Amino acid sequence: SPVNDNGFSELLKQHREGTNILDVTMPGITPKVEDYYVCTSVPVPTGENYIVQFEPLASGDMAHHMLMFGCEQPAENRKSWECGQTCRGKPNILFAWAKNAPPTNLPEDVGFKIGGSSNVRHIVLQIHYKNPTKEPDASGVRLHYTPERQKNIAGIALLLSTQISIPPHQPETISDISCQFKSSTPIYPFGFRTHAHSLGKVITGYQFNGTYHLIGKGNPQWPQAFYPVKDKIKISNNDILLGRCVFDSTHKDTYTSIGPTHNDEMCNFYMMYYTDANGGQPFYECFGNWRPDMFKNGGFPSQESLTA
Ligand code: IYT
Ligand code: CU
Ligand code: CU
Repeated sequence: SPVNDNGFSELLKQHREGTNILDVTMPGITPKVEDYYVCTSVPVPTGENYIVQFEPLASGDMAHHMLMFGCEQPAENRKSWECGQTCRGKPNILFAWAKNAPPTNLPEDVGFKIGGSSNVRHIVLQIHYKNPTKEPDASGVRLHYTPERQKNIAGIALLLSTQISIPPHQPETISDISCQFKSSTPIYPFGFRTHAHSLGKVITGYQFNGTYHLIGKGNPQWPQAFYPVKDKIKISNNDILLGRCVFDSTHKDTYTSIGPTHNDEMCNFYMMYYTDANGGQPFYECFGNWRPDMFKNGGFPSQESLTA
């Protein structure tokens, strides 16, 4: 790696001045089967803190992908458990890492609030191991945090389809998501993540504020990390948020609907955003298609939304 004037590598330089470190890593996991999902959890540090950087600590190429959640309570109290369920109650996704995808860094003056007045009391890390391994694995994520109040808090907006029915042998089935954004405090998306299962072909997210603006477009078969939002986008009260998933069921003989398994599908578009720490909210949910008209009447860039 490149070396600067002080002889330190660029990697070391990335550590932000005056921050603390919390490593959330697996306690030595040896997956014995294919597609093994494991969770581990740690309580958050005392008081109110802000995560200002996530640093993946993936040893070798054992971990296929990692997701980190903020929870009030973990699903289980053991050090690690085989997990479908990550949190007891509602999980809040904080970070996603996937092999071969560059991690998205939080912008300056932005932090995820944990502890204190937030409802995050535990951090849960979920790792997907695709293959069995011989050596125990200790992959995880290093959190850089500070008690210093940040100007902006980070948050996650989740757009998801509540109903999907994909007929067999169709090259193109569309599922749309839309909501009117209601908040006096605007949000500024800087990262996006798409999620579908094996039939997902393209997922797009848009803002409408008089005209349509692409927030992100991805192929859910690519590593499902957070990718940077290219344009500067501000989402204000009454703007419309839109998501579209395109599925290819050419090689499937049965109908497909929403569910957790490989034979089911999902349609998710996540935005990681920042918003003013005074008045801004750390979550925004858009579940369902409340403004189907926004996809129909001219204007909507339908061609753009069909190819990755
Ligand atoms: C039914 C569905 O779309 N489930 C998604 C999104 C989802 C995530 C969370 C729904 C709810 C949540 O609280 I967090 I309600 C889903 O399960 N996505 C997976 C992970 O669970 C996060 C993914 O990889 O995006
Ligand atoms: Cu994976
Ligand atoms: Cu899923």
